[in-house]
Amino acid sequence: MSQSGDHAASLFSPFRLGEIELRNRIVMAPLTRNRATRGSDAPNALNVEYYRQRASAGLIVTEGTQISQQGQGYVWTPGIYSDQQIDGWRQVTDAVHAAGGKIITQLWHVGRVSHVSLQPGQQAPVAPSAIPANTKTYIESGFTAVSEPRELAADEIPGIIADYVRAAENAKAAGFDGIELHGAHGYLLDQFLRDGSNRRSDAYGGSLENRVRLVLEVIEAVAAVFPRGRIGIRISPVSPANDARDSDPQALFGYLVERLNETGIAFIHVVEGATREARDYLPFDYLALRKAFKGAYIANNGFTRELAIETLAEDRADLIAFGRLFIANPDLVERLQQDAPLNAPDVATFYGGDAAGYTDYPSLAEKAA
Ligand code: 8OZ
Repeated sequence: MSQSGDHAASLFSPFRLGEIELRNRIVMAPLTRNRATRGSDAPNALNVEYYRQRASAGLIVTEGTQISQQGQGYVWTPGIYSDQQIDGWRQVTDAVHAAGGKIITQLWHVGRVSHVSLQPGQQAPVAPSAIPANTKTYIESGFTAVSEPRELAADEIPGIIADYVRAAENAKAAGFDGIELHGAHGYLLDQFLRDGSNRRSDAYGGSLENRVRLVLEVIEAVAAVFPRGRIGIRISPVSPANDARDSDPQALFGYLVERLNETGIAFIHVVEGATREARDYLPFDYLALRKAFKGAYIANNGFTRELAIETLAEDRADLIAFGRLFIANPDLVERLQQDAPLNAPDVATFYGGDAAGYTDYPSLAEKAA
C-alpha cells in the first residue's frame, strides 16, 4: 500500500455517525467482561475507570447490557433495568464525556443462551422456538450447558418490546449518546432472524418478512426514545457463535438491510466472519451490505492497524471496531496513530475477576515511566 501514509489519516479523522459527532473512526467494540457488582449487576467504580481509560476511542459501545433479568445469560454482566444500574451507568457516561469521548450502550436479550439459575424464578429461558442451542454459558460455578428454552407465546412479545423501551429510556437517563441493539451472535434478535432457531408459524416466523418483524418492531419502539440517528444494530451474518445458523444468510441479511433502510437508523455494526475467529470462515459478500445500507457501516472482527487502514481506503467501511486490542490497550488510538507496539491481551482475565487484566494494562506513557 504505497498510499498508506495518506490513507492512515482517515482512521483518525472525525466522522458524523447519524447525530453523533466522533473524533476518529476507531470504535471500541462491545466486550463482555463480567465485572458488574455482584448481586445488583450494576456498574461500579472499577467499570467507570475501565471505560474512562478507553475514552479516546471515537465511540465506545458498552459490553452487552441486559434489558431485563430474563435477558441475562451469563453471571455478573451489567443490566440497565434497575435504578442502581442506571446510577452506575451515569458514572460511566459522565467519566467518558468528561474525557471528550462518546458512548452508546448495547441493549442485550440473550433469549435461549441462558441458564435457569440466572432467570427470574429459575424459569426456563425464552426463545422463538423450543430448540436448545448447542452452546455453553458461565454461571457462578463455571462453564455449563445452556438450559432448555421454552417458546415465547405471541402475547409475550409486546412485553419484551416494552423491556427494550424501558431499557432505552434508562439509557437516556444514564446519559448515553445512543444505543446499539445486539442483533448478533445467536442471541434473541438473531434467534428470531434465523431459520435454524425460528420455526414459528405465527407472524414472527417463516418468511423473511416475518423473521425480521421483531427487530423492526423493537427499532420502531425505541425510536420513540432516541432519535433514529442515535440507534444502530450489530449483526454477525455467518458467525456460528452460540449455534446461530441459517439456510441462506446472504438473502436474510440482504433483506434485513433493505428493511433497515426504511427505519432510518444510523448504523449497522457487522461482525465479519466467525466471531473471535477466522474472517473468511464462510464466503459472504459484506460489500453488498455496505453498499445497500444507507447509513454508516462499522466493520469488526480481527482487525489490525493495516487492515483497518486498507478497509477505510477501499471504502469498505466508515468505522472500524476493535475488541481484543482495546482490552489490552487503553490508549489504542494513540498507539495506532504512532504505529507503536501493542500490549498483548491476556485471555485468562477476559471474563470475571478484578482489576487484573482489566484496568491494569499500561498506556504508552505509563510504560515509559
Ligand atoms: C463473550 C462471552 C460472553 C458473551 C457476545 C455478549 O458474543 C457476547 C459474549 C461474548 O456478543
